[in-house]
Amino acid sequence: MFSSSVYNCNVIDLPKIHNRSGNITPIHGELDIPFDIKRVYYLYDIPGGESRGGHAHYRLYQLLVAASGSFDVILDDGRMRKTVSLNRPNVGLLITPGIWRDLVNFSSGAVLLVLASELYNADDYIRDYETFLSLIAKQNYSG
Ligand code: T46
Repeated sequence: MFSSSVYNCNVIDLPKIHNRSGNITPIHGELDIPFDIKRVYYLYDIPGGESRGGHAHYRLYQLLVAASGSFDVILDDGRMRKTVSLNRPNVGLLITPGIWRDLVNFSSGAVLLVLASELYNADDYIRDYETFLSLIAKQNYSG
């Protein structure tokens, strides 16, 4: 799991069906994104200047979409960091297991849609950054 790299967390262009009266983006698990979708949730009414995330997951794959507005995602695999800005509803960011993420710079009225590969499980979270780094160090040591 902790062989994950920020380089595997790619931006995915999602389908966009143009319509005079508005657009539609359908997302099919295992077709448009590389996992089956078991859960959908969305974050909204996020106060300006607030940040979210601040954790990694052991098993969870996620696709993050700015359904409305914009925000930045800082990805960290313990060795490298990269920041991805999301601001289009037909673009998603894949986050693989073992990646620390911080979500910052939410625009007013932003809606963060998340498609997830697993049901909610509090035990799947690593919420302490030092623990996260030590798990990566162990992985590197054992090869
Ligand atoms: C992630 C980012 C993008 C549930 O009971 N069920 C759920 O499915 C979720 C996602 C959360 N919760 C509860 C757990 C906490 O008591 O909602 C509360 C807030 O969750 P959390 O502090 O994890 O919120 P974020 O915004 O920091 O993180 C969430 C997701 O948990 C996480 O997987 O990647 O959104």
